Amino acid sequence: MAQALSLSLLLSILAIGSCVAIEVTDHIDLWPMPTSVSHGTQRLYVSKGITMTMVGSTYSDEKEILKDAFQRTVDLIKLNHVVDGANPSSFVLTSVNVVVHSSEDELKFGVDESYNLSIPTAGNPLHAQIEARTVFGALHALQTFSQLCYFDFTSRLIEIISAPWTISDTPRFPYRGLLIDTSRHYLPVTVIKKVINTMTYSKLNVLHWHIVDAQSFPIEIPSYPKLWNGSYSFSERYTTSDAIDIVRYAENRGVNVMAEIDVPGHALSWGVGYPSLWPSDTCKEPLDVSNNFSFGVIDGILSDFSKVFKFKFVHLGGDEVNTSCWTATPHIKKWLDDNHMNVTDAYRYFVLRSQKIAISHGYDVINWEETFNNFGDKLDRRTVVHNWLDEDVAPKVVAAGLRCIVSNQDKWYLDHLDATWEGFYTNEPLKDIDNPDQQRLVIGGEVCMWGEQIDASDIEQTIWPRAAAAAERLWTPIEKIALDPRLVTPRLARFRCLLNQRGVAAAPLAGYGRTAPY
Ligand code: CP6
Repeated sequence: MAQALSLSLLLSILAIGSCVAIEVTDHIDLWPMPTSVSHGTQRLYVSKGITMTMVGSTYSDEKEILKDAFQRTVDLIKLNHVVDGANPSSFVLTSVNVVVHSSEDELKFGVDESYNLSIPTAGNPLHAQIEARTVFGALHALQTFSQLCYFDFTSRLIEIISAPWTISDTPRFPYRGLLIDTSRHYLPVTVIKKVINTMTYSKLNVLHWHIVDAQSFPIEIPSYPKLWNGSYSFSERYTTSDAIDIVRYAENRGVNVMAEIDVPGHALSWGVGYPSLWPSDTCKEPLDVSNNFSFGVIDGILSDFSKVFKFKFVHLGGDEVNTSCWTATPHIKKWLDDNHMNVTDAYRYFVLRSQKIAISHGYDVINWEETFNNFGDKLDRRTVVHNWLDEDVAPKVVAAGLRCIVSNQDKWYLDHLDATWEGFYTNEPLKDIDNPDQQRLVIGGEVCMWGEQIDASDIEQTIWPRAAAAAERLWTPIEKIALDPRLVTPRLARFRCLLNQRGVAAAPLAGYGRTAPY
């Protein structure tokens, strides 16, 4: 094993050094790498009329999650080629039987996402078998299956090489997120859906939707219908129906949507429709802590959200709060004095009162790490602390008994255009956390595509393939993660080619694979 590793490292280095696209392959062209894989050396063909069966399932697919996923899989493996070869008389895979052992079809946090996939070479015709505890594991199995299929230009058929395959797979972390920001630049619904669909190719499972910020308020809030007066324009808005549609689209693919309202900072756009949320007309952030109306609006938003965003968590922000408007505004200054609060007390009061509102609507709360750094001992014990500043905060959060999501900005911020895929790949969420009980409190990690510098025109190539590099870190067991990212360069380069073939504008890996081999 060690020898095989060092040999392939050597070959990868040679490939980069000479800028020749030498095929360095272990024949396991899967991204992210599954927990366990074994395979043989035979070639099979996928029948043009391949079908899905569900013999032995206790799951009935009433929402047609699996049926739709299978159709997408067939479309994906054909890649729009005209598959016009003649089926051979043997070695033809005619069906995939999916056995799902639970009738559960709600995408809950921590749902069992594991699966087994086997593609045999014995039998005529051949039948692949997928087994999973839940339909969401079966969806991952279909993604893995799709990556094993290639269009063969000689036979003009879809083929599977290196069969038989036996794969057993389960995620390392239950929370594998990607943040998008629709306040700095509006993203059309089609673009959001394409991001969600692409996430499933690398088994990411949470879309963190940073909907609203200082720059614009694009979403409809029926309880406070003037809030989206703060949108950029009439066309740059999401109706409640749009949000429901996005959530359903994501859930049917095994992706949860987590909504964020970032309070009390980053909320200037709220006051366009309701100016009394501003401390004053000349000092507009953070939201007025002295005014009960601020909390009434938060209550209305979270009440409306609870009908749309069914994920266990809602994100309440809490980062980068500059309190100077609070002390500079006479009526707020008086309120602080009357209540014997300094600005840090008032910041804490705002965050904790907002947490209680979210909890009253059935949510667990996620807050950015400044809330922990300032008053971690006062946070509701169910709070998940979202790291973004310092690498050393996650160990402190879990030592304090709270859950944590890792997104440290020097490694996992996609808006840092000079952050490399190698940095994304090597960022370890459990760094400096050795106690297994504390390790379990790190529920996962998230890469962040902040929207100041990007919009619909370039979001795809900015997210991909770097987000996929992080996706393997979050999915694959640590024992299988290469210490040296050069070991996985060829495999990631091929995955990003696959994204291109599937119509996703994933950028090249810098320095690799740009030179023609001839
Ligand atoms: N917006 C919000 C942002 C950022 C944060 N919150 C941010 C800060 C620094 C960098 C990138 C993004 N744009 N609401 C911090 C969590 Cl480098």
